[in-house]
Amino acid sequence: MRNKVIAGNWKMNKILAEANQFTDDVVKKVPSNDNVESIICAPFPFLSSLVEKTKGTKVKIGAQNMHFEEKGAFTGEVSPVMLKDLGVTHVVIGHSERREHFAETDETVNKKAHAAFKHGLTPIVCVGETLEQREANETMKHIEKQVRKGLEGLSEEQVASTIVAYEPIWAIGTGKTASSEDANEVCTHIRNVIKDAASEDTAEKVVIQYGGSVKPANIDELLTQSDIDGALVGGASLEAESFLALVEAGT
Ligand code: G2H
Repeated sequence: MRNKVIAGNWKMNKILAEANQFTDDVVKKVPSNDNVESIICAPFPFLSSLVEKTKGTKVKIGAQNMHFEEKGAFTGEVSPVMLKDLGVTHVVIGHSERREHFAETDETVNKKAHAAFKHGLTPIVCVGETLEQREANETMKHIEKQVRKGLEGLSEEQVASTIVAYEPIWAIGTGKTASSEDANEVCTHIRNVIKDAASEDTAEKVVIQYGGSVKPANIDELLTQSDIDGALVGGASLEAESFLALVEAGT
């Protein structure tokens, strides 16, 4: 039985005081059940403070991106070594906003996934189709390519501990959610691709999240689906009460 994993993706929001207050509120009330994991993926400047605040609690802290190199002349970048050293446990890789605005490709996603594992971080690898691709019936082909290329060369053990987030681009921040059946159909496809690329045993272990306008009002239905093991949540993860309701839904 796979755990449910609820990850907040704050994107470029909050200032430090707000991030700290949110985290204080969440650690006080987060459910203690072992079957649900909660992760806050925060902007880089808050990570150190939030790691301190969540020490010894069930809340984990993730980054929203990183470079694949360990160090060097990459002005403005942050390395996996730096994240690990801070106590960060997870890192979002290949979010569609990074693919669109920051030239992230399947190749860089793959390099980052390898770098994450090399440094003891768990990658949350994002995949998803555009509205045009969905309307042209290219969703499954596109997702298969992103999954295969993104996870290429990882060991079975690494694939098994990767979190894959399926986020249809047309449902991100738009208020439109894919129906839970449509979302599950793609998540099942992702698991089948992993079964083919790795093994059935590995595919059964992979946590697959849905993301795209998830909120307390629609999470229950999404989590009843056979291949949806959690959610990557943007807008509805910005308030502590809402984030806690999402985590509660996973218990
Ligand atoms: C999708 C999601 C979080 P939102 O990007 O990754 O954002 O829940 O605001 O659609």
